[in-house]
Amino acid sequence: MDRKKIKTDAKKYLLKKCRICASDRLYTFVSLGAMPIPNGFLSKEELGKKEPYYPLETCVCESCWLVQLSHVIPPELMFKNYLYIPSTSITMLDHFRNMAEEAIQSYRLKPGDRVMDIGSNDGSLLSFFKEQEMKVFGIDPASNLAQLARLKGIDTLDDFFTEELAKRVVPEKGHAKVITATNVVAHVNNLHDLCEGVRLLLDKEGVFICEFPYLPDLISKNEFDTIYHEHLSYFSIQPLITLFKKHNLHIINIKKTSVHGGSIRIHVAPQNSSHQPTNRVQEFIREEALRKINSRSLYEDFGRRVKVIKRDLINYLKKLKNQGKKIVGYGASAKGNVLLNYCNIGTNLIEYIVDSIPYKQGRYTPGTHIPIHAENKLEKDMPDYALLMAWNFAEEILRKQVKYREKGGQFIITIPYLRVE
Ligand code: JHZ
Repeated sequence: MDRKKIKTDAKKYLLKKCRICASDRLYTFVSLGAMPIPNGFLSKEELGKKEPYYPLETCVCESCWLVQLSHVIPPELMFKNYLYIPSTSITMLDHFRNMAEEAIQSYRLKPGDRVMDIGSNDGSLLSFFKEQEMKVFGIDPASNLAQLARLKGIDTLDDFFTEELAKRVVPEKGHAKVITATNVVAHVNNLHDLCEGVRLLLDKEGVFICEFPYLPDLISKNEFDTIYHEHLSYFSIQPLITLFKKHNLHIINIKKTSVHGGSIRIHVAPQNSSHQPTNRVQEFIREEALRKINSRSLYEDFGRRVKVIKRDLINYLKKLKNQGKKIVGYGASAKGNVLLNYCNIGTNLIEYIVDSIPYKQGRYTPGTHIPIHAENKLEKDMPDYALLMAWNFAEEILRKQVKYREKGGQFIITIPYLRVE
């Protein structure tokens, strides 16, 4: 290990019991090795400094079948100054608009109704509710993002969501008809505290709408690069039913969405509300049993496939380099950094990465130290290949880079299988 890498003490962060059912029957099925936190982009000055490496390993609880990371990294290391801004993508903005419209129609929200968003980021989702004159309130620990939200007129509290915070918020902001949470529940270590806080904040007829990547899609589409330190849990419906039941909450509806490689949007209500589960819940439970999410073999097969994908990608990139081809990366995403560090791909194979987020341009990827430039460098420089590290936006990016492709540039896409487009 080179002198700058600091291998942290894995035992210090080891998960000893399942975060939903407290069982210690945790079966480890994939290890991606030790690597820096995935959004830890470095300035030029930071390149010479020491870089902490944390273990990245995934286990499944053989009692409630929650898939989760085997180590829990302190959240303040990852979320106090956060670089994921979904509103930089047209795909995600459209997605949030749809989510707000669906909630307003489903629950007949009217002007003045209170809507809150946990993990509200830069306020993009809440702004669609605000347009319809709802009273909105955001909660997000990232001070940099809370500031952006406030500039949009979105009332935001920059703190981690907890039951204790909910107790402070209710007297001032009242109860919410709808609480949303997109790509945040999977990042929370204490899910029981989260559920208690949601129950306190919710109106007695209120609904909690949360969305996150769906484990069966991750497994079936080999999306191993979405396994990283931010994502503590990888949800299927079965363990969520166990979780919510412990807090007198229940899932009343579920919708599949395509974002982030396949996600689900679940609607959760107090058990003593008038909301009753639709048959979608039972359909998902039956489907998950058919896909064997509660069998060790599913996870063992996945672990084997991950190793094959790594081997094939490295061999392919080395073959192109030996042919004198120029290869860059496209989309400096967290998942892209997992792929690079797991496959040990650095500037020996990828010369630079282009990305649309100004903050990331001029910085370097964590661990692999590949320079990041603005997107317009791609067509100017015309490398032979671009490894798509934001495959969740493949359609939007390939559409944006039609000229690069017309001039002969090609995208290498690794998920769900290695291909060139
Ligand atoms: P991005 C995200 O992870 C965020 P990430 C989060 N960790 C999560 O839970 C999962 O998804 C589900 C760039 N880009 O944010 C912008 C272009 O360059 O989708 C981003 O840096 N051009 C909360 O970080 C990156 O790609 C474009 O046209 O793995 C995308 O990263 C577009 C659309 C994006 O994934």
